[in-house]
Amino acid sequence: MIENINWYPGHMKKTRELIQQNLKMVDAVVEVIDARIPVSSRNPIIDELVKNKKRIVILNKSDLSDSSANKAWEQHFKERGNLVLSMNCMSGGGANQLLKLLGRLQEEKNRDQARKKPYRLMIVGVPNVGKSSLINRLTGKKSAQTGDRPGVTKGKQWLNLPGNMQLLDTPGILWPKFEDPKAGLDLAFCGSIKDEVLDLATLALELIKVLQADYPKLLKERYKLDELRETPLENMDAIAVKRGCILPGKRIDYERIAKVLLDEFRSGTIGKITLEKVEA
Ligand SMILES: Nc1nc2c(ncn2[C@@H]2O[C@H](COP(=O)(O)OP(=O)(O)O)[C@@H](O)[C@H]2O)c(=O)[nH]1
Ligand SMILES: [Mg+2]
Repeated sequence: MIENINWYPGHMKKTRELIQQNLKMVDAVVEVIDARIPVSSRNPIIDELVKNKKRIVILNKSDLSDSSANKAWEQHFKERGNLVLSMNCMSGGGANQLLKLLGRLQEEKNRDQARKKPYRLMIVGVPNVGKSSLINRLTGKKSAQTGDRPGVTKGKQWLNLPGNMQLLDTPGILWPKFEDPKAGLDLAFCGSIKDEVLDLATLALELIKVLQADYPKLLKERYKLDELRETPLENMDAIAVKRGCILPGKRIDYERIAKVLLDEFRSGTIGKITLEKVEA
């Protein structure tokens, strides 16, 4: 599911240079982030990289996140001078709105021009936020690989979008905020960094800790718990019992219940959850 990139300083420097070269060719940048973790799924130096280019922030996977939090994040990014849109690039929700918005920018650019130039865009974002899915949604074809197979780069190509717009076919893949432990956890919950970073049982226990604090009702309802217990471990045990994740000798099968919890969080089965809220 994830592009397993090992970021090291040389690679980051190269990425930065490549993005800066590509920026010279485009009118606007589409920055894709994960609506469940709008802080951690942004590249730490994105503002410095993109500088004054027009920017459209896409809160993607908004089908999995809390809709009131989506609204607050939309407001947050608008206040900082970006255009912003919540999307679901899996189903295509928001794609027409985005094309409409881009169409307006294209018309603005060409308002007084005799020869209408195409409006050019590039997509940027950290791994797993849905860049390839967005390209496919906008072009209406399977032009970009989604999932775990790294795309084959054939040199730069412009993909034509409706309404005299062109999209750079290879998105800029940026490094995430991995140096901050809270960001590392949130990225891991969402499946955006390798699971081996923590063992699954520890990761799931951390997830329960967050959910029992911020979404107790969803946790209780999903796992049919009468009451939440005090500690994450007690809750994990109770959930494991409900789900029959028990080993011989009546020991809890932590490995198995951890996988259930993480899978059900990632697929939105526990509910629509945003892990990072706009700070008041
Ligand atoms: N639920 C949901 N899943 C999505 C959405 N967009 C992408 N995905 C999934 O997220 C994973 C990563 O998407 P991909 O486009 O490969 O991300 P990339 O690494 O940024 O190119 C894939 O399994 C997609 O199917 C979305 O809006 N909602
Ligand atoms: Mg991709």
